[in-house]
Amino acid sequence: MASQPKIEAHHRLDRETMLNIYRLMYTSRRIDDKELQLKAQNRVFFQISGAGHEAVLVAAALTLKPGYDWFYPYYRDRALCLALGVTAKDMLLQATGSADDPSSGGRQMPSHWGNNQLHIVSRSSPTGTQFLQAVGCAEAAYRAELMGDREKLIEGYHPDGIVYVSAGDGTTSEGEFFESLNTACNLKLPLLYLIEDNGYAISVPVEVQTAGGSISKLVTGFPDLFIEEVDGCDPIASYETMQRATAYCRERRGPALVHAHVIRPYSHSQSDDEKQYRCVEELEDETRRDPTRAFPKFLISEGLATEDEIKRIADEVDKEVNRAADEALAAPKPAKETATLYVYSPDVDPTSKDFDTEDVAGSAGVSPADEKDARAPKTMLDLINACLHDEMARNERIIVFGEDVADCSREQYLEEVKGKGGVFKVTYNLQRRFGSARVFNTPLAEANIIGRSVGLAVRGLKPVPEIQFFDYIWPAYHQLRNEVPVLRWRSNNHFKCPMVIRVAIGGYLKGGAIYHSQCSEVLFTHTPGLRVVMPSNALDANGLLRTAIRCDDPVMFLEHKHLYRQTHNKGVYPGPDHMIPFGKAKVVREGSDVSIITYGATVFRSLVAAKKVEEEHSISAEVIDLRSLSPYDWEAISRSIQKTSKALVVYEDAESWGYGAEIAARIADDLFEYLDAPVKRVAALDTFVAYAPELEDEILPQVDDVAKGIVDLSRY
Ligand SMILES: Cc1ncc(C[n+]2csc(CCOP(=O)(O)OP(=O)(O)O)c2C)c(N)n1
Ligand SMILES: [Mg+2]
Repeated sequence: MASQPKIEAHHRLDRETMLNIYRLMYTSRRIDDKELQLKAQNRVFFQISGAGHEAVLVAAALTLKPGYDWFYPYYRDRALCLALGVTAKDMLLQATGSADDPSSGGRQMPSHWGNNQLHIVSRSSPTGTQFLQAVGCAEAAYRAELMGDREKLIEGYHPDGIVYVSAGDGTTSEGEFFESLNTACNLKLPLLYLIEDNGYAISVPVEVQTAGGSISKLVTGFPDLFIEEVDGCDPIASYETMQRATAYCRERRGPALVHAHVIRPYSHSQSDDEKQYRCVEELEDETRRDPTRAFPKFLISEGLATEDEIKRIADEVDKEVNRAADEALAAPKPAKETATLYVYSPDVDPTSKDFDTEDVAGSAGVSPADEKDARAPKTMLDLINACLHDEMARNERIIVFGEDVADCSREQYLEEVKGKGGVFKVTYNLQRRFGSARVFNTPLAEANIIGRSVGLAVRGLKPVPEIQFFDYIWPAYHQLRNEVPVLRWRSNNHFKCPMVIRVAIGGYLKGGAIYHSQCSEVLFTHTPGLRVVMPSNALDANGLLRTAIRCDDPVMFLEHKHLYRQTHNKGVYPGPDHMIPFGKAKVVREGSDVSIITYGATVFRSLVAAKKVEEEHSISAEVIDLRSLSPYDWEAISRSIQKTSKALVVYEDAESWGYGAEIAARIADDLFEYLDAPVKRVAALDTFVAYAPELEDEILPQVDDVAKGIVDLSRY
C-alpha cells in the first residue's frame, strides 16, 4: 500500500481519484490501439485516435456532470466520453459499425460521439460547426430563464448547468468559432470552450494557422471571457484549471476558454505519417510528455502507487478492452431495410390527414393582425404574419429571430416607435406582443442564426429563424447541409432539431439584380432530411407555415418576395387552425391539352399564359401549383399528365440542373407511355439576374415564354 502524505499537495485529488485518472487515460489509449489493430485486420473501417489528449480530457470530465451539463465533444475526446460514462464496448460498437452502436446505430465513423442520456449531443465531422450549436444549447437556458417556467420549457434545465464544447487548434480558424465567441460573450452564456492544441491541424502548424501562434492570446479582447492556458498533458494542472473554468461558468459570469497544450503521438490519422513534416526532436519531446507514460511514473515517484498497482490496472484495462472488442465484433450489423429510417420524424407525418384542414369551410377566427377587418382579403405577407402570431400564442416554445426581425431591440423605445419587424415586415409586432426573450435580433451572421437554432432545438425550443434574403443564405449553408437535416439520421433518432427556416426568395423585383433575386431551391430539395415548401398565395402560405411549425422536421419555408404584396394572390384570414399538408399540390386551373407543373412566382405567370393561349389558340392548359417541393405531389402530376399527355415544367431558377429538371426526368421515366410529346421546360436563362429591367425580363421566364411553351408543346 502506498503512503499518502503528499495527497494534500495534489489539490484535493485523493489517491483513488488519481488512480482512476490513470485508468481512464490508459483505457482511452488502449481502445485506440485496439481500433488500430482491428483496422489493420479490416474489421473496423476508420480510426480516429484521442492519443495524447487524455489528461486534460479526464480532468475536464471530473469537473463536469453527465446528464446534467451538455456536451459537444470533438473526435479526439475519447477520454472525456469514457470518463462521462460511455463504455469501451459502446465505442467499439461504433467502430465496428454495429446496429447497437448507441451513438449512431452504425451510421457514423468512430469517435463521433453521441449519447442522449449523458447529454452528449451527436457530433458530425465538419470542423467548427459545433461552436454555434453549443451557443444555442447554452442560450436555451438563458432564454428559458427570461421566459419564466424554465424547467418546463427546455430539456435538462439546471440553474448552474453548463455546456462544454471542444475543438483542436486548427478548428479555431473557422469563422464560426469567432461568431460563437461573439454571441457567447454578448449573452454571457455558461459555455466552456476547451481548445486542445496539439500544435498541428493535420500537417499545418499552429503558427501558420493562428495569428501570433496562440489562440488564447488572440481572443483576449472578448468581454467576460475567462481564459486560461494549461499543460494538457498534466492531469493535475488540467484539473485545477478546469475547476476554475467550470466554476466561472456555473456562477454565470460568462463563457470560459481553456487552451490546453497536448500532444499527438499517433499522427493525425492512420492515413497520415507525421514524419513527413515533423522533425525527430519534436517527436521525441512529445514522447516524453505522453501522459499515459509520465503520469504513472509520477504516481510511483510520489509514493501514490506501486509499480504493481499500475501494472494491475493496465492488465485489467487490457482485459476489459479485449472483452469489449470481442463483444462488439460479434454484435449484429444494421439491417439493410433500416437505411432510410429517421431521415424524417417517425412520429409526426406532415403529409398526413392530421395536417389537412384546408377544406374546412369558413373562417374559424379573427386575424390578430387586423381584428376590425377580418373578412377583407389579406396579402401573403399579412397572412404569414398572422400565422406567426397564432402559433406563437399557441406554443410558448416558439422563438423567432434573425436580422432585423425584432420591432425594436432597444426595448425602452418600443412604446415610442412603430417598430421594424423585418425588412419586409413579416415579423411585425411579434416582439411587442411576445417579448424580447422570444423575438430578437441576431448579429449579421447567417451561420450564427442557423447554428444557434440547432442547439436551441436540441433543448426543445422551436426556432423559427429568418434568413433575410435567400441570396445571403450561403454562410449558413454548411449548417443547413451538414447539420440541420442530418442530426436525426446520424444519431439514429436520439437527437433532432426541428425548426422552420423562413427565407425571402426570388426575383421579378425590377432592380433586384444578382444579389436580391436568387432562387436555388433545388440545393435544399436535394438534401434529404429537409422539407421544402414554396407557396404562391396568401392562403397557402398561411396553411403551409402552420404545418411547418407544427411538424417535427426541419423545414425550409421559401417566401417569394415578389408575392408578398401582390393583389392577385390575396386571401381571407382562415383562422388559427388552417393547415395544408406537405406534398399536396393544387390544380389551380383545369385543362385538357397540356399540363403545366409549377410553383412560386411562376404560378401566376402560368395562369395568365394559360388564359392567353385559350383565347388566342383554343388550347386548354391545366396548371398545377406544387406548393410543396419536397415532398411533392407525384400523384397530382401523374393524374394530370395521364389526362393531357403533355407536360411543361415551369420554374424561375436557371433552367439547367434546376428543380424542374428532376420533375421532368421523373415524368419521362415513369409516364413515358402516356406522353405524346417530349417533356419541356420553361425557366430562367443559365445566367445571373441582371439589374436593368430589360435584361431582367429577358433572363427570367415571362408569360410569353410560358405561352410559347404551351403552344409549341400542343402543336408537337
Ligand atoms: C470544415 C472541415 N474542413 C476540413 C476538414 C478535414 N479535417 C479534418 S480534421 C482536420 C484538422 C483539424 O485540426 P485541429 O482542429 O487542430 O484538430 P486535431 O485533429 O489536430 O485534434 C481537417 C483539416 C473537416 N473535417 N471539416
Ligand atoms: Mg490540432
